[in-house]
Amino acid sequence: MRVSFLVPAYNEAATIVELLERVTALELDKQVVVVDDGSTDGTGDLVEAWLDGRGDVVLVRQHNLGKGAAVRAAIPHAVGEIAVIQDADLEYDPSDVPALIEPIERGVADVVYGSRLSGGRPQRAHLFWHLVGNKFLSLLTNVLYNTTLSDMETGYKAFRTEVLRSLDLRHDDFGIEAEITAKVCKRKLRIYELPIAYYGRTYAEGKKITWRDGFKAIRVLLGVRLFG
Ligand SMILES: Nc1nc2c(ncn2[C@@H]2O[C@H](COP(=O)(O)OP(=O)(O)OP(=O)(O)O)[C@@H](O)[C@H]2O)c(=O)[nH]1
Ligand SMILES: [Mg+2]
Repeated sequence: MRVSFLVPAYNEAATIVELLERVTALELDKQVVVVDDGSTDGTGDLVEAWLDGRGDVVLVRQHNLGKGAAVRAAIPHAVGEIAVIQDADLEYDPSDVPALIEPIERGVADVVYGSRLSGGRPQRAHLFWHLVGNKFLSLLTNVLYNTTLSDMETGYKAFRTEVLRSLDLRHDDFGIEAEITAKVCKRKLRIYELPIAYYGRTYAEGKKITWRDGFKAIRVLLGVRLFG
């Protein structure tokens, strides 16, 4: 099955080319869709120079709206039967993707989450309050939707592409993670998870998510559960 990598990128000049090299080196039938979300550090130009002549890479450029908007802008360009959201910052390792998509290829899953919190793969041991926040948001998801997810906020989410298209996503910012999780759970799609590595970065290294995004996620999880 063909895999479309959807790459939201905002000011990731330090990592974007290596990320693209690693993705294209994978022995998978694939397509890459990069959305440059209004970067001011030359990320879009680096991608444009790198993709020169490559037919299997699409670059979309838009003004800065947030990760959710970037993911949503990528979806119409996906031609693979499977779509994987791939952050541009090397926190998530593309070599985990063949395992991640296996339950979809096997025909048992509609959606697969790569979990940073189920153990067994390298994890940077830092940012305690992020860990607490992620565990709390996953617990809230499980209580609201009767699921057993360990990491609903993970950036590594793989989908049958038609399922991703049908979610009718609305959020522009990091609220997209909770929106995806809530809608997938509410529709009782077949969701699997498996461990992935996480090479976390610090704020000094470019991390951007904050506690405000955690509160937003709570509102989105509750909102979809109560009002659809
Ligand atoms: N922060 C941010 N990221 C964006 C935006 N648009 C696209 N992205 C991309 O979304 C992905 C996730 O953003 P990160 O800043 O890495 O988020 P993070 O703080 O590391 O959070 P996690 O990786 O989800 O733990 C990256 O590939 C970004 O380049 C935007 O407007 N803001
Ligand atoms: Mg990141």
